[in-house]
Amino acid sequence: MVINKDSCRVCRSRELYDFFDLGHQPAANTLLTSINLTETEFTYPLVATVCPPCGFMQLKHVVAPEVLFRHYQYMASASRSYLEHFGNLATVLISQLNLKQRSLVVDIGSNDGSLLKEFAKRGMAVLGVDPAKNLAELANKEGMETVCDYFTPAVARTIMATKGPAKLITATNVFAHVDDLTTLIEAISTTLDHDGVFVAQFPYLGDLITKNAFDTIYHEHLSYFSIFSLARLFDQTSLELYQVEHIPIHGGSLRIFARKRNNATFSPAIRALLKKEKQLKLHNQATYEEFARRARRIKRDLKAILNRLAKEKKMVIGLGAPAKGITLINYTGLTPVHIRFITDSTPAKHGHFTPQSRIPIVPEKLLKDHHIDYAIIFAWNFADEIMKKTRFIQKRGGRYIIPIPNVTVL
Ligand code: JHZ
Ligand code: ZN
Repeated sequence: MVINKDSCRVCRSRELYDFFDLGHQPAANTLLTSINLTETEFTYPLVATVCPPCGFMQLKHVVAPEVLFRHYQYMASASRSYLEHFGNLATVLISQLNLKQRSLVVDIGSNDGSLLKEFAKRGMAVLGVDPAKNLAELANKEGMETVCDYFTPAVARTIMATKGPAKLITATNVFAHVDDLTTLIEAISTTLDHDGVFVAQFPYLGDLITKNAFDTIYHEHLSYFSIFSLARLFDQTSLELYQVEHIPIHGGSLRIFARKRNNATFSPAIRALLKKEKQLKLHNQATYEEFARRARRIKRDLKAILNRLAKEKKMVIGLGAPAKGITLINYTGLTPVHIRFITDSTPAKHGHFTPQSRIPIVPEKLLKDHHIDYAIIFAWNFADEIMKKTRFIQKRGGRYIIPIPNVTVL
C-alpha cells in the first residue's frame, strides 16, 4: 500500500534531504462514518523531502492511488469562490486559446464535473476523467460525461480514437497527485491536437514556503513544484512548457501552459519566476529547515491556545473540513476536547468524522444553534467567503482563529 520513493521524481537523483516528518497520518479525504469508528484506522508515514538542485519537494512515500482516489470526499462544487474561479478559467482559456465552438476539452481529475460544466455552458464539447466512482457517477448523472479511471496511456489512446483530438486538456489540482509524471505527460500528448494546449493548476512551492502552508502536505500531494523543477520535468517530454501565471487560488498556485514541442523560448513570466525562486532560495536546504521550524512553532502555538480554551470550557468549533484541515488537526493532536464539531458546505461530508481525531462534521446551518466562543477557519484559503456567511459569530461576541500563515485570533 505504501512504497518508498528514494529518488527525485524530476531528476532521479537519490541525494534527497528529509526535512520534515509529520508522523503517521490517515489519508486526508477518507472521513469516517459512525460504522467504521470501531475499526482500526490505517495511517501512513508523511515525510517531506527536497531535491535541492531541482528546487523540488516531494513526499518520501507514495500511498497506492487505489487507497486515496477511488472514493473521494472532496467536491469542487462545495466552495462558491472556487466555482467562480472555474467560470473565469473557462472564459479566459476559451478566449486566450481562441477555442472554436464544439472544440473538445478534456479535464483530468474532473471531480464532480464543476469545471466541465463551465466549458459546456460556453459551447465546448467536454469529457472528464476521474478515478473516483462516487464522483464520476454524480458527474455522469448530471450530463457531464466522465470516464471513471486514471488518465493512463491506454485511456488517452481510447479517448483519441473515439472523441479526439483535444484542443484543450486541463488538470486542476491533480498534477501533484500523480507519481509517474512523464508517463502522464506523454498520455496527454497522445490525446492533444497538434495545436492543442495543456493547462494545469496546482499549489506553488514558493507560496507554501513563504506562507507556512505546511497543512497542504498530505499523502495526495506527492509533488510540490517550483517553475524550475517543472521546466526540468517538461524538458524530458514531448510537450514544452511555454507560459506560467502565478494565481491566488488555494493560497497561491501556478497555472502552467504546455504544448507539443516547438522549440519555444521561455516567456518573460517564466523567466521572472525563475529569478524569484533564486531570491526565495528554493534550492537551499536551509530554506526547508526554517520552514519546518516555523511549522512546528504553529503547531505549538495552536495547541497551547486550544489547550487553554478547553480548560476554560470555551465553545470552540471548526469552519470547513478540507484535506489540509485534517493534516493540521492530526499533526497538532487536536481532539473533540478542543474542537466540538466542524461545519462544512459539502453535504457528503456531513455525519462523518475526521479520521484519527474523530471530530464530527456537520452542516453549516447548525452554526446558528450554538453560542460560539472561537471558530477556527481550517479552509483559510476561503476565509473571506466563510467569514462573510458567518458574521453572526462575531456579532454574538465570538472570535475567529486563522491558523496559517501564523496563528492569529481576530
Ligand atoms: P479546499 C483541495 O484540498 C483538494 P482541500 C485537493 N486535494 C487539492 O489538491 C487541493 O484542494 C489544492 C469547505 N467550505 O478547497 C468545503 C465550507 O465548509 O480548501 C471544503 O470541504 N464553507 C484535490 O480539501 C473545504 O471547506 C465555505 O464557505 O484542502 C475547502 O476545501 C467554503 C468556501 C468551503 O481544499
Ligand atoms: Zn531532483
